[in-house]
Amino acid sequence: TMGKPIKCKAAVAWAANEPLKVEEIEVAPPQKGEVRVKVIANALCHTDVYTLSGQDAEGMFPSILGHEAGCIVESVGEGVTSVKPGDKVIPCYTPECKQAECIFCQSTKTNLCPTIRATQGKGVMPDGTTRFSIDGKPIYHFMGCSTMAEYTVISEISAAKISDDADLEKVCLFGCGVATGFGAVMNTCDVEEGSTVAVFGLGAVGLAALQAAKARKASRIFAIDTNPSKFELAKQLGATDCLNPKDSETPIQQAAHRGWGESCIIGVAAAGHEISTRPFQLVTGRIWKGTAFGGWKSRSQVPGLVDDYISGKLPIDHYITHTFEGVDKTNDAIDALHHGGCLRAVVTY
Ligand code: AHE
Ligand code: ZN
Repeated sequence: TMGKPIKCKAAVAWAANEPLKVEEIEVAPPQKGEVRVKVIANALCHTDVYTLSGQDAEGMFPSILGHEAGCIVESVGEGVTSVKPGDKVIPCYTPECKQAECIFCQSTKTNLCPTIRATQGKGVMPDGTTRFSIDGKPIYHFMGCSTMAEYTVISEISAAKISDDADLEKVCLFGCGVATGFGAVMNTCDVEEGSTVAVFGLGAVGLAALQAAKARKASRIFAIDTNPSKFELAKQLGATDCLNPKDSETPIQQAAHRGWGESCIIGVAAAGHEISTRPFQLVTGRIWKGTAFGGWKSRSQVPGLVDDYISGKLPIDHYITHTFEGVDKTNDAIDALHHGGCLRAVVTY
């Protein structure tokens, strides 16, 4: 049976550099291979703010931002088998199609399933259209998630089904930053016991990397930030040395270790920037990497992160420094995110 459109509230990004505006939107029923979900909690990520600033080439307007959320499936489109109404899911901007023809999903070397990447970057569903509208005018999607809305539509391959016991107001963090920081250490760099790890930037992503380095029994963990108020939590999470680059006359970001050291770029890839190093660094065995969503194969592995949180193996509550109620508080949550004391601001709907 064909579902009906849902009218609900969303924080709409009408144009770059304008505050979000809470509007009543219409959310069309999920089409073939799609899932409509009720967003229960959405955590702000700096990538939302970065995109709102207009700097991201893939930032479309008007759009509904948001990509770090905990949701409940409301209805499913034709052919959807992996989730059903009532299931708890985390929308994942890195999907996992799991098809035999997908050499990326078949490979253990990457989580970068490209199946819907092109349309996702254009702010539309795989069929080229959007599920959001206001008075018939289409509103674009964002990162295949658009979770700053009470209801959203995502691809089935973007929906990681998680435990019924999961607290969505907490595990929403596994939708981006915290999962990315953990995964950079546990997957992309696969940090070994006894390693020395240096983390530059002690926001939620950096602190999660630090927490994972401690879990991997790194022997020395450097926590680096220009804001020294970050050091206390860093130490609690396992940092052995805290450094403020402003206290040093010389650059402190010297290269990774000769022969085996690895450097990993984490975070949103800023437009118009280039990174460079002397070839000598690579010739002498240093390795330069980057990570997207921490290397996690989303539908296969995010449920395990949630289970580890539930069992107490992977605490994440300490990242939630601010909470808000109602989608209309999204701009307040963005303001909170700009304060140095904020790690994650979670908005419950
Ligand atoms: N749209 C940008 C790239 C944005 C980017 O680097 N995104 C990160 C995630 S940011 C999460 O907060 C990422 O993992 N990208 C992988 C991907 O497939 O986009 C651009 O350069 O156009
Ligand atoms: Zn993010």
